[in-house]
Amino acid sequence: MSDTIFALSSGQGRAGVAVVRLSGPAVRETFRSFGGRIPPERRATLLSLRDPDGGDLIDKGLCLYFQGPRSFTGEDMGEFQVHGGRAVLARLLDALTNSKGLRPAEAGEFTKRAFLAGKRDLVEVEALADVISAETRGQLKLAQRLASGGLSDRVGRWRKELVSTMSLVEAAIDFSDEADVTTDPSVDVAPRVRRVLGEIEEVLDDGGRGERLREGVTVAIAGPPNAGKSTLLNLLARREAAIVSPFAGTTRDVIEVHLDIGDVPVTLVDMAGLREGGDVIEAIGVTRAQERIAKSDLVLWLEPVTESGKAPPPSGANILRLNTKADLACASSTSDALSISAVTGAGLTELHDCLISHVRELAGMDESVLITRARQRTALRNCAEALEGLSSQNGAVAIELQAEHLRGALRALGRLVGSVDVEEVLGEIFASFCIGK
Ligand SMILES: Nc1nc2c(ncn2[C@@H]2O[C@H](COP(=O)(O)OP(=O)(O)O)[C@@H](O)[C@H]2O)c(=O)[nH]1
Ligand SMILES: [Mg+2]
Repeated sequence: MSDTIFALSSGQGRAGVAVVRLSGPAVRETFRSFGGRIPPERRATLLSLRDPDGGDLIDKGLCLYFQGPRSFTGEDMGEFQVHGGRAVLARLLDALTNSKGLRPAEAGEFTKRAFLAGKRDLVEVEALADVISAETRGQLKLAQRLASGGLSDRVGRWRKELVSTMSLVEAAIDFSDEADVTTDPSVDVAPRVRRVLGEIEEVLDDGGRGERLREGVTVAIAGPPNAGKSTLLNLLARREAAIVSPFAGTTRDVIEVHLDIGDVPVTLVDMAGLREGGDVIEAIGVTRAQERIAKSDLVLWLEPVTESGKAPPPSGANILRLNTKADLACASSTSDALSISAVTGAGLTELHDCLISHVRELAGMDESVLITRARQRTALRNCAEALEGLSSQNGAVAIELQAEHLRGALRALGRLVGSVDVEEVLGEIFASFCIGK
């Protein structure tokens, strides 16, 4: 029988109300010893909570009881909603610690129990962690979609289809022992496998957008010295994050600002202007700048309008060209770069709109994106590879080999949702949760 765990599930620090959650076999007994009775299931009940050791009043608060298996963890669960003061909480948590059969929960332990009870699969558990850590609306939407089974439902359908295909193949293997049977199962197997493979490839073919939305999009502000890079960073950040000066070579370190642009988390990176010469320190700055450009999802390439086209942007990068200091140009520029001026404000609204559409595109804000982690991508790719081995060799594959490929594909899907050999990933995933979840 498992231990009964408890934790402060609401945030640390003074608050109007704090929530202490419990899960495990001793929940009913804890209600009895602290509150004198067990609240009716799923009905908020006001109880006076007393320290079982001595009977002192700890606090009066709303209590909730969820009887297993109809609870988040699948076990009996309880909630004490008490006043969120330091003394109240210290008193309550102390009394719980001193109660027989109770112990403080480890990080993510409630969710781990939910997973082990089959209430949530691994993808949903990961998404739940993302719901809690989401900082922008876009991240939240994606996390919620996955937490409520966006990917799991698909995987469930694929598994069902592959399991039934597997049974066809296995039946054929059994029959083939009875020498006179000549049925070729590949006739039925190939189109089924191709259909599943097609759907998996569609999900995989998302350009890594889900990972980008979860982790954030990096946008580099680059160009020659004095192009107005730091000025633009400050404008977008709405604060003086970087030093602006008329002297070329002012910015040497890489400066990062985190912003929410169009519901996508964006890291905006200002850096040294790219040029040769300059002192040793500036040269280090230039090397760092080049490294950051290479790692960025989008590069804003800035050049003063008066020198437009003189400095070629780095090749290979995803570039958005900007002509800065538009106020200095006599006539409007003929290049296809967007013209902006920090002095008159010209072009800034267009730039902002343009940035929103670029980062939203990069982060895949549409409904089709379903993968948010490398772990998920690897598992799906393994599944696709196993299926490719099966469908590419058309009827020629021996049925024993077909069965082997199908087993490989099913194992990969099992790993994705956590139904097979997951021990090694479990620790990592649950440790990233807060205590109390
Ligand atoms: N006229 C004009 N000057 C600008 C504009 N943007 C920046 N500057 C000036 O250009 C110089 C270099 O700007 P800074 O942002 O430090 O450029 P960086 O070296 O690319 O970071 C400073 O003197 C800024 O005041 C602009 O839109 N118009
Ligand atoms: Mg600068």
